[in-house]
Amino acid sequence: HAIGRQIHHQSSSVVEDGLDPFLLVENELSILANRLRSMVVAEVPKLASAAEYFFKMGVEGKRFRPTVLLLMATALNVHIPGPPSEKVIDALSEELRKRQQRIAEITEMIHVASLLHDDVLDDADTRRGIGSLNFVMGNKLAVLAGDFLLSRACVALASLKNTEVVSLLATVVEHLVTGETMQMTTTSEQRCSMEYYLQKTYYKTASLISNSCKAIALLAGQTTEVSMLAYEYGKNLGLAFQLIDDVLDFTGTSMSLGKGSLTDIRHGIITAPILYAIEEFPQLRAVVDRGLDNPADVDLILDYL
Ligand code: GRG
Repeated sequence: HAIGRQIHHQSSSVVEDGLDPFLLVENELSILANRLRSMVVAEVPKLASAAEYFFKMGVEGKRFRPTVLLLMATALNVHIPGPPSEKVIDALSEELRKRQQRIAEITEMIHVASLLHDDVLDDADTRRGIGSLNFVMGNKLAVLAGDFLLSRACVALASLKNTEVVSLLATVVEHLVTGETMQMTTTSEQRCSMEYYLQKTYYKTASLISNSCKAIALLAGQTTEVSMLAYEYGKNLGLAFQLIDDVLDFTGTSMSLGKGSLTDIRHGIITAPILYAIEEFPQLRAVVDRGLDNPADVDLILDYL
């Protein structure tokens, strides 16, 4: 709550002035974009052009995760004035902020690597409003480019020389893989279970946000208690983010989403809006249990939604 309030306070003061909260970290986001571009240069030209695909074309996505992390850093980096000298403290704060910017970059690289692999698994043809990498350069290069970004993220992570932070973000990669596997391999009982959905969503979406928020707090030298609050904040924000993403899959257009809509239901993936619809209209359960292979069943569910 305390962290949430501080972030909200930071944001609401600019919202009242009619400004976008993203503007608070606008400069740092443009530094992040440049650093990401410089970090993905590869030796082999084909791999370089694949890895650079999103970063070099100015196709940047919403930058939701880096924005949250930089705001979290603002909320948690408490400036303690006094001895040894203001100058020393300022230099230390600047160094700390740079290390937290590295976390924002690493998080975005892990995120983009997961998007590249996800589009291969889903055979998606658009992402961020342009052709997905697998569509433009093929599945093989898309997988390799994802691996390459992940490797660059690991090297950047190791350079922070903080074993707890390395361990947190390395575990996130396992969580991403676990969440995706849970989504691919559900039994019919699990497909309609809200508990299973929330567990999968934690792994697939919230873990990256919550653990990187915790990393920001740890680097700021915050107590275990505050670091856990940062983790909880990121977890709830991540779950909320996915719930909204699930709704947008039904309500958005290709234009607003930058990718196809209705992708989940067409892949037979049962997301929160359908789970809530089943609670209200139990007869839908039988339709879902038939597997949603039949387009008429998909249309029926859409009618109820
Ligand atoms: C190689 C790290 C790695 C993982 C492989 C494929 C896979 C395992 C995991 C997929 C995880 C995944 C894509 C989860 C969905 C998360 C999500 C809501 C993505 C959309 O994020 P936005 O809307 O995208 O922030 P932009 O484009 O704005 O950055």
